[in-house]
Amino acid sequence: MNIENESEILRSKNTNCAGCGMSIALNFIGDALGNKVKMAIPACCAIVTPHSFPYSSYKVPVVASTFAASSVVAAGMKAVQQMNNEKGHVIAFAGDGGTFDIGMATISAAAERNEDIIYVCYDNEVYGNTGAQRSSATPVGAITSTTPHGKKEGKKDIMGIMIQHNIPYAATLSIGYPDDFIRKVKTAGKIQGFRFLHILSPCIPNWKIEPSYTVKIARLAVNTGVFPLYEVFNHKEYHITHKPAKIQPLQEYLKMQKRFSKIDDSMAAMLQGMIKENWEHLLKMEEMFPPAELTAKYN
Ligand SMILES: Cc1ncc(C[n+]2csc(CCOP(=O)(O)OP(=O)(O)O)c2C)c(N)n1
Repeated sequence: MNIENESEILRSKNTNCAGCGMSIALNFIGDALGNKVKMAIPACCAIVTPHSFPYSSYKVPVVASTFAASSVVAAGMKAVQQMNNEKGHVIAFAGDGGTFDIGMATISAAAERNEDIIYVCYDNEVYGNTGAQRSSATPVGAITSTTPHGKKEGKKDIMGIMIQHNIPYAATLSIGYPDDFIRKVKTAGKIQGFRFLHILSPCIPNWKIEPSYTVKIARLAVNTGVFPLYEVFNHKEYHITHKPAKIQPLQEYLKMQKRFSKIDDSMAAMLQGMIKENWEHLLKMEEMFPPAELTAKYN
């Protein structure tokens, strides 16, 4: 019996945590693009944890980059590919620390040059592999090893920052909505230039959740407005791809994750306020810059 999945990027029997959101994301990216891709991965769980088959579980060529440099390493790989007349996508695949914080200068530079790469940020909202320090993607109220009483500041608006670079495509993706996820990766694959994909990636040890909760929590994040699903073409067409009939209250989302066990009323109110503001902003942007030709072309 052939148990190999032809399109997989990450082999089974790898040593990632059970229920890891990042592993699911890699599987869906393989489903969308196949495994004729090359990847640049900086210091993060994605380069540290997937051992086995001997010593790495990746089925595709991977260059391990320094923490800050995956986007420019990917751009270099793409340049070599073009010189050699080779085809295939080059993906920079980085955590939130490598994206929101330390990689920001190189990502901004690569986006401004419109480098022909797909940049994927799997956002587990913490510096996962080094012991759960806070990042600027950590939401208000979350306990990390450097915010033992809950983080006081809100999450950085990475999508807003990337959209302002006028890149051809930016989208948010949820492992709880596979069809939407795979369609967006396919869309990214059809576009040239710098494409930015932001994935919320539940993290078992650091969100302090059960492995079986990953997908449920990812779906709840969408339906509570914590992580709205949308895509933006060329800074001028906003398309919300999943509109919950009613935004659900946050309580269940918070209760399922022990990282929020110390959230107090004022932090919870701050979080709820940010979610509301963000959602209303998004609705307004879609109204002002509605889906048009580009959205129709790729949907
Ligand atoms: C310049 C530099 N500073 C610090 C480190 C140590 N370091 C390696 S990975 C990492 C955290 C990565 O966090 P993130 O990008 O969110 O990915 P995750 O581990 O959560 O997957 C840190 C601090 C490093 N490798 N290089």
